[in-house]
Amino acid sequence: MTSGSTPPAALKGRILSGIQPTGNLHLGNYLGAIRNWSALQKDYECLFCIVDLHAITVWQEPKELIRATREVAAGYIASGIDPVANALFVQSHVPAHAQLAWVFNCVARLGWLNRMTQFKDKAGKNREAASAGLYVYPNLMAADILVYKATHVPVGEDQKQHLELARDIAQKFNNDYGVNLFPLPEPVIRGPGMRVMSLRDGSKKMSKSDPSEFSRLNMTDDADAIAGKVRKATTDPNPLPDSVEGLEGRAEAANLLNIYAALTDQTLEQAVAEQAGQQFSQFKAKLTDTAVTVLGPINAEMKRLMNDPAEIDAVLKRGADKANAIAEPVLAEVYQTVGFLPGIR
Ligand code: AQP
Repeated sequence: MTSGSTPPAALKGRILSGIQPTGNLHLGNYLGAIRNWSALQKDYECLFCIVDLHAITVWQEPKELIRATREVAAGYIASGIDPVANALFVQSHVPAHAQLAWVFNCVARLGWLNRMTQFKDKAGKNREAASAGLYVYPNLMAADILVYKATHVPVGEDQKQHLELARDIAQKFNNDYGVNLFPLPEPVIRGPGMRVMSLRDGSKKMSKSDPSEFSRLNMTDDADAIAGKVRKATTDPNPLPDSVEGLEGRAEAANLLNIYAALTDQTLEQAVAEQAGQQFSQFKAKLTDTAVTVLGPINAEMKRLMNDPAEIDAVLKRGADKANAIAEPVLAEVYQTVGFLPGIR
């Protein structure tokens, strides 16, 4: 990890990614994000963030926010993210995120933000009651990336539009001020675009904020909890099909097979061929064993870390120091470009 504005030449670039501490980390966060990030750390200079500023765009209980922040850190470390080689830190510990976001609030256009589908989804029908923070969330996400001049961002389908906006903001800033300060960050396509759906409803994404505990497998669930949730997972009365086409209209079966394929490092086609003709009762037993094998060591390490908050906090302090060392000079460059009178410190 360098403190300069460019990553070491031997690497492919600099990556920034983050998770909101909005509840319990779940299998979707693991298979859709964290597992892929740990694979990227050998090729990229990586900054992994716990985005607490984003989390409070919707209400968070303060005590629970502290717990969830440490849990996300524990989840990163337990999943194999190296906290020494990378910067692993909390967003609010690096003030430059919020400072650059303000500048970007003045660069992004209202018309751009009005097109963001995630705001429409999250604000729902009662848009007037949504926080202003939720509306400008994409500007903060642009600042998260650009304050490190990150060149690459691992994004899921749902974040592609926000990354486009970050590129638009970078380009407009560069054009408006006649500089070449920000690179245009590129998406990193991670694996087969894994999207894990709720165990209760195959049309809804597995989510930390789903009120039903039975909708998700938490990364901290032990073998009994995993077995109970898989047993209760919604299914249909038919045996498993012998082709992927046979999953048409069977969202819950498709979701469980997708999860099984990801956990066993198979393609969906391979998993379907392996489980063809099985009853759900047999398949669920197999899926439980597989999930316990993969998640068992991770949740044991997460529990150990959660019992030692001082160890987690020390990792986060080191990470924030590294992140601040990169972000502060970039912010200073932005302030100078914009024409802010240099501060007297
Ligand atoms: N179900 C999922 N399948 C695949 N990937 C997922 N991710 C989240 N859910 C799934 C990926 O995990 C990362 C963390 O996302 P986030 O915490 O910033 O927000 P999110 O996507 O809104 O996650 P949740 O769990 O659904 O949280 P809440 O309930 O607070 O909204 C991202 O890379 C995301 O793609």
